[in-house]
Amino acid sequence: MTTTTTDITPALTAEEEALLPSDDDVAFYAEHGWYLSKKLFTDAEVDELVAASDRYYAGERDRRLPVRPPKLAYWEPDRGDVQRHNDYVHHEHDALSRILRKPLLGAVAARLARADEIRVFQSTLIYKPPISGEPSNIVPWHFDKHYWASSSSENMLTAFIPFHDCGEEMGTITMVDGSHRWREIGADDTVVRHFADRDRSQLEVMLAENAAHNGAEIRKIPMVIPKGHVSFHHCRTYHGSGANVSGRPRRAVSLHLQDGDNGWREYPLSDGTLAAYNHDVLVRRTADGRPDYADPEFCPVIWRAGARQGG
Ligand SMILES: O=C(O)CCC(=O)C(=O)O
Ligand SMILES: [Fe+2]
Repeated sequence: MTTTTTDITPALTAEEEALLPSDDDVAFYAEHGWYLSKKLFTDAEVDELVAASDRYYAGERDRRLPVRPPKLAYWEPDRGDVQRHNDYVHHEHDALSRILRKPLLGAVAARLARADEIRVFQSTLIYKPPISGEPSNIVPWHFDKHYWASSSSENMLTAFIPFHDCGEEMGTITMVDGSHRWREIGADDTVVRHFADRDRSQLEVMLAENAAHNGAEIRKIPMVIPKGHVSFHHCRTYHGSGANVSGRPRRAVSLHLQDGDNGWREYPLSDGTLAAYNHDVLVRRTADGRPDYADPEFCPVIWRAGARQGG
C-alpha cells in the first residue's frame, strides 16, 4: 500500500535543508536548552503574520472553539492595553495557522527533540503593548513543563516566533542557560497547580533556590532574534521576559510543540485532583479513554520524518 503524506509534510527544498540545525547545533541545544534558528520564515511570511494577527484582533475567525476550556488565555478588546495572550490561534485562524505549520519549522523541532514526528500542542498569539511601565508585560520565570504535567513527554519544546526583529528593548524572551538540566527542589506540585498565580518576587526566589540546589549560576540570555528567525526552548528551560521600552508593539506567537510520542498521562496532584490541560475538554478520546493529544483537529502534525519516502 502506498501512503501519501505529502499534504502533511511535503519534502523540504534544498534551500530549506540548509536551514536545519547541524549536529553541533543539536548538541548545543541538548547542553543549553535553547537554540536560535536560521531564517526559517521569509519576510513576506512574517509580514503576513502581522497582517493576519491584526485581522484576528479585529475579530476575524475561521472557526471557534466548541467549548471554553477552564484556563483559556483569550484577550478581548475590553481588556484594554495589557499584554495580550490568545490560545488556539492555529485552530481558529487559517491564515495564521498556515504559516505557523510550515514543515521546515517542524523539521527543525524534530532535529532538536530527536523525534520522528512533531505536532502542534498549543499556539499563543502574544502582543506586548509599547508601554514601558505596563506590569502585565513582564513574563515571570517559569518553564513550560510546569503547565504540561498531564503530558507524558519530557521532550516537548517551544518555538518563539516574533513578527519583526526582536531585541532586548522589546522585552524579548530570555533563557536561563542550561536550566533544563537542573533537578527541581522537592516535588512541590503547588507549582503545577498555581504557577500562573504566583507573584514575581516569589518566582525570582524560586529560580535562585533551584539554581543553588543545583550548584549552578543563573546565566540569563536575552534572545536577540532577527526577523524570520525563531528561538526554540526545551520544556524544562527556565525563561521569562521584561518590559517593552521600544516604542513599538512586540508581536509574536509562542508555538508549543509535542513530539510524536507524547500523550495524556494520569498525573495525580497532592490535592487529590489530576493534572489537566485545556485540551482535555476539547479533543477526542483514545481507544482506552484518555484525551487524545494527537487529535488532528487541535493537535495537527506539522512534521513526520520519512514522509519523503512515502510515509
Ligand atoms: O512572551 C514571552 O516573552 C515568553 C513566552 C513564553 O513563555 C514561551 O514562549 O513559552
Ligand atoms: Fe513559556
